[in-house]
Amino acid sequence: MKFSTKSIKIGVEESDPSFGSVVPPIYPSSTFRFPSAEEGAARFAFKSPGMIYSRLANPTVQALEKRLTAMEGAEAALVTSSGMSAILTAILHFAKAGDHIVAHKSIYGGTFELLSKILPKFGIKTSFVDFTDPANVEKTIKKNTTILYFESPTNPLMEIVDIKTICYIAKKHNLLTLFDNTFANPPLQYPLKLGVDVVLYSLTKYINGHSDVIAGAIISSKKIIEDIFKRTLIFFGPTLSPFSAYLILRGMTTLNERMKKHCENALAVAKFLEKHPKIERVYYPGLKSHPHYKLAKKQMNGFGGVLSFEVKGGYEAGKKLVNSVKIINLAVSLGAVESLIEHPASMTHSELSAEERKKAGIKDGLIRLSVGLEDVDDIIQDLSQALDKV
Ligand code: LCS
Repeated sequence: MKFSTKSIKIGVEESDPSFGSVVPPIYPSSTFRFPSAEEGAARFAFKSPGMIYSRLANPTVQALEKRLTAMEGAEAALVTSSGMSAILTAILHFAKAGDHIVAHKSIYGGTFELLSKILPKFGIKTSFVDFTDPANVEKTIKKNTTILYFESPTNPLMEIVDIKTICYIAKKHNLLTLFDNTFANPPLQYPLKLGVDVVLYSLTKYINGHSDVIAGAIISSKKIIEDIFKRTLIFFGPTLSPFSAYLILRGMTTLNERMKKHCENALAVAKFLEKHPKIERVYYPGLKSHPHYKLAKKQMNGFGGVLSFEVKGGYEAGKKLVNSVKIINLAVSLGAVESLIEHPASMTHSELSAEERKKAGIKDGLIRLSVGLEDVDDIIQDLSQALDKV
């Protein structure tokens, strides 16, 4: 099956053998009857695939895991209650007290907080370096390093990291790679094919795509996923509700078409902003002026729907701009049908100190825009009238 067919077909038939529903049904049951004590024992021993209890498995949630696995071209997937719970579960599954992680300096603010402030309390320390120069990574690896953690494109600067080279370094040093693919996701980028061990998602973004669910995923080999499931996930309990799983399954049916349009609209907006006299700099990997344009072209099948830009005049000018939009929503998050605009310094990356933001290259006037699926002329017109007020 090709991508769009998988996004509609996978997970449907087996989730409703009784009535032949053409969409996966929602199974709200928290627990499932065993036909006999022997069958109950077989399920607990993982010798029978039947359901036990919805923290462990649920038919609607499993349909989503199957579809995600197929669309990623992977062996197995687990979904969780949020992107953050997927990230936390994966890191805590692999890391132990005394371990060292090397992470890219520019990652989602919540993940940065987790790695820089929370995990050190449990003896897991992280060094942040610039992964766009892979030599930095190699230099930072210590005897106790076990994990390389990164994103590409990065949040919010849209830097592109050479995934294949980072994975080559990881294999050379016997390290595990954890990679957050939230900004690109299939069909734009397939990190497992580039050598990544574990792919992480906030499904809240493009994969669901409609700003009505919080969810996450961990995708990897069958062996790794089974191990995370049996030893960590079911005891942490970041379970996804079957109602949310249903909405994501529905959102995914249009993922291919949505991603094409997000890329098309974002490129048009980036080109408009690049020529605007009140804009200092645009960060979009689809622009030839972007320092990683060639790498993005090689590594991705499209440049994505998020871009960032600096408005001349810094903090106040940026604030004036986001206060002046009318069609675009002043809201955090990304990857939705609606365009969303935000100010990283005061919102998504406000947990970082001014010093940490400076190190990560996030200037005070930086604006992040997730370009939605409204008519692109309306989006550009809205930005144009807002910039007139700056
Ligand atoms: N990974 C990335 C790259 C993200 O951008 C986010 C959330 C997460 C993980 C966490 O996922 P969640 O738990 O929210 O599903 N990013 C947000 C953002 O940029 N604005 O609001 C949330």
